Formats: sequence, structure tokens, C-alpha cells
Amino acid sequence: MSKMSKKAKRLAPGFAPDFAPDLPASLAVEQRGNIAVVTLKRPHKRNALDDTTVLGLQSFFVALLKDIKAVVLNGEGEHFSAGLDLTELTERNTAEGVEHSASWHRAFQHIEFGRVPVVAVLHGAVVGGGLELAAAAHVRIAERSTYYALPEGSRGIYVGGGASVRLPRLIGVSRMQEMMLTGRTYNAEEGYSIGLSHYVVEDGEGLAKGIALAKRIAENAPMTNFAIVHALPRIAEGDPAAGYLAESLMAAIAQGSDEAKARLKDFLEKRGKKVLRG
Ligand code: 1HE
Repeated sequence: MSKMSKKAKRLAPGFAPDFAPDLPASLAVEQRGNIAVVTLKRPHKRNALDDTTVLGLQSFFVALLKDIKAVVLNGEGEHFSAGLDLTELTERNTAEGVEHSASWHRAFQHIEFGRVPVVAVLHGAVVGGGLELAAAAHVRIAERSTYYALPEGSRGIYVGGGASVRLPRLIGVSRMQEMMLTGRTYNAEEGYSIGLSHYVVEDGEGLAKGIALAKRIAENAPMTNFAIVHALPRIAEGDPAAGYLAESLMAAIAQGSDEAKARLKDFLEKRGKKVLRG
């Protein structure tokens, strides 16, 4: 077991053995009865999702103990997540780009089609890959500070963490196209009205609401939750595998362009625009 996982366990006493295997420092887990609360813990980077964090999420959801009946996912600091860690994107070739996108798909599949329902508690920026992560959860609660955007368009890249499949389910293809084309941001209330969240709550109240909903979900019969999580989307929508493959290919092709490289360099060297509220 790594040093980091020991640290995560020390921070959250009462874990069953192997409850949080190999968790990176960018994730914290706390068990509250039959609920697990997972926190993105990279606030100095606005919870940007690097490979280590994405793999850590996958490990956590794969290894979930039997007595956990629902998970709450949230983020520390001012923002839920600033999306993909752009420092990791600069020098990938096309094959590496496809694999990178596929690795997000695998990790987020373990959230969407894991053993238990997941409630995401959102605040601040929920942008790019941060929105893709939120979309993999089953219930979304937005604090009033939440804003949503898909800045991939302005960075010269394309979504790669499942948004092509999951976001149209929530808001429709047309709204997603418009968001990406124009760089539009939606605030918490607007996001609620178009289907990005199921609830809007006051700032600071999201976690309590998330835990309350998770406890309610945990009371359902396990097979009912299994059917809702695993069967319902497949019955309603068929198999999205072709969508993920097409997204990985498009993400890798877009990332490989000189234009993308120049724009990512601009952000990392502080010339690119931040994703601010509309
Ligand atoms: C980052 C990232 C990041 C912040 N990757 N390092 N995502 C974006 O295009 C969003 C980019 N981020 C922003 O627009 C802003 O950071 C925020 C509006 C979210 C927050 O602003 P602010 O003023 O609170 O923070 P900051 O000063 O911009 O950032 C603090 C630090 O976090 C700074 O690093 P530092 O070393 O200078 O302190 C930033 O560089 C760093 N940081 N966001 C890397 N995203 C699977 S495909 C998915 C594709 C995408 O997700 S594209 C969308 C990427």
C-alpha cells in the first residue's frame, strides 16, 4: 500500500481495510455509515483532473466495499473542477490521445455503471472534464455558485471524457453544440432549468443535501438500485459504445493539431482566457 493511501486512511478513521486502495493525495474518502463521500482535493489547481486523479477515482469505485450503498462526490475549494489538467495535454500524439480519452471513459464507466448510485455535489466551475465527471453521476445537486461550460472549443480541442454521449442525454445535442461553439456558460439556475442538475441549493448546503439524498437512495432495495443504474439507461438508450469510440478519435485528432497546442500553451503561460461566469 502506498504512502498516499495510508495518509488518506489516517484522514478518515473508521475505514474498513482496503476501503480506499491506493488513493492519490488528490482524493479523500470518508465513510458515513453506509455512504462514502469522495472529495476532489486539488484546490490549488482548481481540482483539475490529472491522470492520477482519474485513475484514483476508478480504483475507488472498483473497490467499493459491499456495505457502501451510495456515494457522494464533491470538490474542495472554490470550484468543483476546472476539467482536464491542461498541463498533461501538450505533447500527446494521436494514439496517446485516443488512449487518454479511453482511460477517462473506463474510469467514468465505473462511476455511471458501478455498484451503487452516485450523487454529485457541484459548486463554482464545473467545466470541461469537470462537467463530464458530474454527468457520470446519477443525481446532481448544484450550489448557487455553480457555473457550467465546455471550454474545449476555445482551447482548440474536443471533449474526451464522455460528454458526447452523456451530455446530450441531459440537455440535448443542440444545447451542447451551442455551448461548445459559443463558449456559453450556464449558471446554477439556468443549468437546473435545462437539466444539468436535479436540485439547486444555497452555497454551503450541497454536501448535507447530497448526504441526505444518498441515505434515501441507500434505503432502496439493492436490486432496484441495480436496475435503475444498470438496466434503465441501456433499455432506454441502447449501447453508447460507438459514441465513446468516435469521441476518443475526435478528441485525439483535435488535440494533435498545431492550433490546439498553441492555445493550450496560451492558457498555461497565462495568455488564454479563464472560464468565467457569463
Ligand atoms: C489548471 C487548470 C486546468 C486551473 N489545467 N491547470 N479547463 C479549462 O479550460 C478551465 C481552465 N481554468 C480556468 O478557467 C480557471 O482556472 C478557473 C475559472 C477554473 C479558476 O480561476 P481562478 O482565478 O480561481 O484560478 P487560476 O488562477 O486560473 O488557477 C489556479 C491554478 O490552477 C493555476 O496554476 P498556478 O500554478 O499558476 O497556481 C492554473 O494554471 C491552474 N489550473 N485550471 C491545469 N484545467 C477529457 S477531455 C476534457 C477536456 C477539458 O476538460 S478542456 C477544459 C479545461
